[in-house]
Amino acid sequence: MPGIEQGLRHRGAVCDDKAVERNSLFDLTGRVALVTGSSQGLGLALARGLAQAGAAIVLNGRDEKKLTATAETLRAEGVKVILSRFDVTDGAAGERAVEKIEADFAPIDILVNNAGIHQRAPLAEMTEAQWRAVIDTNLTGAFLTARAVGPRMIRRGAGKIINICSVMSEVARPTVANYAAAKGGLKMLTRAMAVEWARHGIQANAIAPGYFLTELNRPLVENAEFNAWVCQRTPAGRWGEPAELAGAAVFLASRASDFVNGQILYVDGGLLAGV
Ligand code: GCO
Repeated sequence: MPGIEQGLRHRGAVCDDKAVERNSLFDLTGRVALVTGSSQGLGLALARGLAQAGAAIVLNGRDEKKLTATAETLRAEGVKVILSRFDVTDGAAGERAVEKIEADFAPIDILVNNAGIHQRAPLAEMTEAQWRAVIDTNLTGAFLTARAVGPRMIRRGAGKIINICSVMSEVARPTVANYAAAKGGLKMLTRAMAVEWARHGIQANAIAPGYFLTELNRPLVENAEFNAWVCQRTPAGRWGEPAELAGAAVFLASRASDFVNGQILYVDGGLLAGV
């Protein structure tokens, strides 16, 4: 009966072939995603979002206890997840980890270079150790992990690389020179990956968050003056929720972005749209 059928179809109660086909554009069933720095914060939100789209997750971090607890939480949510503990600044450890993942679990289809730290200090007082630590993890770590995974994706003729940049890839503020330099460099590394690897069926892009409610930002959220500044400076008038990054990650990890290369997708509540 057309009327009822049409009504049901309109409300999505009856899923026709076209609807199934439309949804498969973002379906990650059967894909494996390695998300670095994913035991908490944005990395965990990204892992959860990719899992909800069907991906199996390789959780990564340096802290075995945190990783194990997070894996249990995700498994309880029905996520297929394994752990891979390595420090992204240790190239040899990353190579060994990727080799083990692909030998024991499955090929890595999606790499999310999320691992990042902050060590804020006024530039004139920033120590060499503070500079090197942030550059090493936020920029060099992404290079080393992509160098471990990339050649395998090249051999397979397919892969998705998502680097987690920042609004600090475009603008700076006092005390974050190391972080801004690293995230600015990660923006250009993303483009470098795209221009070298797109011909091999690999799409390398980036997501650049604005101000999100994470552990990394807790000191800022709890600072009434800074909190007020973020809400005033962000057109959306608020901090982002980590789960609000998942859509961009699913898009860049799925078939929907097969002709998207070298792009930086700002998920910032409009922060960079105006002054
Ligand atoms: C800061 C913040 C920023 C945000 C985020 C923006 O100190 O200004 O930590 O770096 O966390 O990275 O994308």
